[in-house]
Amino acid sequence: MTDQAPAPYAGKPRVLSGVQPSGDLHLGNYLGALVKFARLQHEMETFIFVADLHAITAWQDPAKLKDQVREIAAAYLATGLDPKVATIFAQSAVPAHAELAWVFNCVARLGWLDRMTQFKDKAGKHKERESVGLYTYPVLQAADILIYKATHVPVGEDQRQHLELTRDIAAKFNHDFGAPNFFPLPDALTQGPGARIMSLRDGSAKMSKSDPSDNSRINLTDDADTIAQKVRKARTDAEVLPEKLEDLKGRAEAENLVGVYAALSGRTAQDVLTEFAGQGFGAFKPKLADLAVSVMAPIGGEMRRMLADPAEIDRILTAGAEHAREVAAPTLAEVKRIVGFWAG
Ligand code: AQP
Repeated sequence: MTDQAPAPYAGKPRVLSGVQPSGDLHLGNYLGALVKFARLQHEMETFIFVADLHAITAWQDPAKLKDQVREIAAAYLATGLDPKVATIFAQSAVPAHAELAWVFNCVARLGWLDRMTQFKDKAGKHKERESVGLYTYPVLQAADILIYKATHVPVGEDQRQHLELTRDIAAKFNHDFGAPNFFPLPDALTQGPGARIMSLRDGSAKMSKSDPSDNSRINLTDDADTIAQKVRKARTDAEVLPEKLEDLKGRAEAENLVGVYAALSGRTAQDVLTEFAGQGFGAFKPKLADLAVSVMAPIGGEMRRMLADPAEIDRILTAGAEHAREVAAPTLAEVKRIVGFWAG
């Protein structure tokens, strides 16, 4: 890491985030990320992209990738992002992300990337078989953020380490090239009860698109019956809910379901316990199922409605990319000048 103290940054606040089109979006993506996008768009200038460059770090069927991008865009719109307010686009439509990522590949240190736990989790025991792209994914993520000089990045807790890396890359670039304050050191916005939603089948594993068990997650496109059934089948224990939050410790599945209830209802987990203390899951699960259906089922319905007219989604993505390219261009030109490139 660098020895430079974070410099004050005078640029305007901006939000940037994205989701990979690598499978069905789920409750964790919704609560950890999407719900925050819709809220923040009214507080700061907001850029939300579909991370198709990131998605191909693992194999994606080329015949399906464009539709997967449209599905994520539909999810953004169905959860309240307004294309008149926020800039919504596909990452591959803005080449400046990849160009800046190359420069950052030369700024980031191998030792920094070696510490990234998400790569270790995703690669498992066979890291030599993974793509180089999966390894350098957090460097591209730094470029995604910094090409817009974004200051705020709403993400789930699992992305916190990548955001730390983004800050390290920004600080080292500013320091090494004698360009203090050029890039901001962005903040990860991970607060809130939905920051880490766990699998419905295993309270120790993150809810994830790539989990082979569909019952481990509630997908944004699940219908009401499927949502209710998944909640009913969620793994729990035989004890009743306690009065105090600290008494949930060691009961990962119970803690997760209480957290989901809290996040979906906009209440604190303690508040939920105060209401349900002394009740078992036989009573709690139907209430949670009703709540999950009331929040999630309309989103799935809206996504289906929008996907029936992909031309409108394409129009939004095309306009968004045009604006994103305009905003990214001066930063990239300045980076080229700072680095000393011929094209700068
Ligand atoms: N379980 C989760 N709880 C809270 N937030 C979550 N996020 C993901 N899982 C949870 C947040 O969703 C955003 C988009 O994630 P992504 O698609 O870019 O990548 P990911 O983190 O790799 O998501 P998945 O669903 O776990 O996909 P796979 O299985 O492909 O790895 C991010 O802000 C993330 O924090």
